[in-house]
Amino acid sequence: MDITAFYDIVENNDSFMITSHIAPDGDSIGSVLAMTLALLKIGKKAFPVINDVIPKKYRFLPGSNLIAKEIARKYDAIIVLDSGDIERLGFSKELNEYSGLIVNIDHHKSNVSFGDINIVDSGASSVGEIIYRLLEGKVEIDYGIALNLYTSIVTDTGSMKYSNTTAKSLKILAELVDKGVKPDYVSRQVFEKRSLSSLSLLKLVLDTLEITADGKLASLNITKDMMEVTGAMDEDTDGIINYAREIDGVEVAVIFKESEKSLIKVGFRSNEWVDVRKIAEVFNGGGHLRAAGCNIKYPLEKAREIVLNTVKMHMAEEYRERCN
Ligand SMILES: [Mn+2]
Repeated sequence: MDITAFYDIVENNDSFMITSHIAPDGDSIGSVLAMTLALLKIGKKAFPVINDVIPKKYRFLPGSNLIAKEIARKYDAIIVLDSGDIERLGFSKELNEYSGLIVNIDHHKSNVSFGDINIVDSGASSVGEIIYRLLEGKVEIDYGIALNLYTSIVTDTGSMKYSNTTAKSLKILAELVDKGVKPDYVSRQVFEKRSLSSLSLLKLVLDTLEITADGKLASLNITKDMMEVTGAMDEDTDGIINYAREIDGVEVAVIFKESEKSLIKVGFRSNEWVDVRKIAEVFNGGGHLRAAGCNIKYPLEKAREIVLNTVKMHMAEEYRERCN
């Protein structure tokens, strides 16, 4: 990994754009802001840019008011976080038009190493964890940086519940709590503030639950109609897939969400033995062993049929391998 090269780039350059994927989550926003605040702290010019709406629940994060939607100028370097490829950033122009130097920092196994330097660690719970390690001993991690890093790690590990929760990530969280982060405060901001419309949406989505493959595969639908009727926001769909994943006996949960361009967004989660990243990759998606996603250009029913059949095939294959 190009860690020394990263420090050299920071030292020898002045202006940085820090960016991450569309449909931003706690890890992408938290890591973008932690990197931004750290660069500002050492006297650099740092510009966070995310080409999407920042969910309300993340606006408590220090620095979130600095995030711009569009690229406005040229930069000495562009730091891309938590994104397996450049397309995930959702910009219409090539990044090379804005900077000759792209830094790629990520923890997705499917990362295609698109950067001029690449720091990719699929063993890290989150990009927040990687950034903590990069900053440690180099920049004083103040409360603002700590709060962003803590939020990155705690969201990507599902409150330290997912299989990517390691001793390392827990130790870093403890360090961040030492810097003043209050776990109950973050938990309330991020996980425990539900709007009435999001609850109405949940009600409709749970009604679509289908369980197949001898109780091992559970699926849910979110249609455009449901979003309209309830007035729910995109961010209100976060985490709904876990209701399917948590059913006793279920190994794989799949959620199908109708999006604008007659395109279905598919989310996958697994519990113990199915590698859902492999399934997502069949449809040009990506992600992690236990959490992945893809987009599929079919109407909902057709998309369900194709995807669920593929999931069943993978489950049967992995089940056979497991028994051997
Ligand atoms: Mn992440």
